[in-house]
Amino acid sequence: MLALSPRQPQVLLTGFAPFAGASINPSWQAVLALHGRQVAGHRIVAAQLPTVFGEALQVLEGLLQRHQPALVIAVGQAGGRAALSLERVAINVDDAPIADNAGTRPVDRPVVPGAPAAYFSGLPIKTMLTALQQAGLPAEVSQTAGTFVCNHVFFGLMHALASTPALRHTRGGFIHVPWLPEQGAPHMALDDMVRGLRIAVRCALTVPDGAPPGLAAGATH
Ligand code: PCA
Repeated sequence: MLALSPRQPQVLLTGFAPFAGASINPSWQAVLALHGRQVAGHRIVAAQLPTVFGEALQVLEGLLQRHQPALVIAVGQAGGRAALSLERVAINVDDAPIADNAGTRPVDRPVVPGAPAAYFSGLPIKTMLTALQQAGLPAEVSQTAGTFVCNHVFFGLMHALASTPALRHTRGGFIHVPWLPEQGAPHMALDDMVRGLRIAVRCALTVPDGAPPGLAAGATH
């Protein structure tokens, strides 16, 4: 049997801990199902982030340093949405509608003081959209990841990729998933989420340019 090369390029998929009193978070279940899988010569590593401002980014930064992944897709739950939401833009705002899992509720605070107002996703979201729809999965481009912990992690991820020389070739972005059937409606089956994320990973590893025509991936001012 061939041993896995420690230098095999990695894909980091993160999901979140349950929050707001829930006992499950489909984002974590979906990425966990892909842990250890191989896609386009890369090995997927799944990790859970705490649904806590600040702490989530500390955990993410440790994961980035440890794995030096070629691709990072952070995944979160968006109750009320019916489709896989390919997030277009991360904004430099924490403005929590509810308390996080540590009881903190920042209002109108920057994620990173002095950083740009926003970053575009580094993922090829339009190509992903087409691929997901062709696979029969509900998918959409979303223009906002909100201002809670998901946007916080999306912004922190894009800022880390933009400002860390060792990660300058790492591609990153964010996808929201709907509720699972047991959480209410609208919902999506776990198998469909997992299938969709796998398609998204393959697209991001094989499509060269993440920016839609006319938009450069990276900071906006
Ligand atoms: N969804 C929340 C935070 C954690 C999660 O899964 C959000 O959309 O911000």
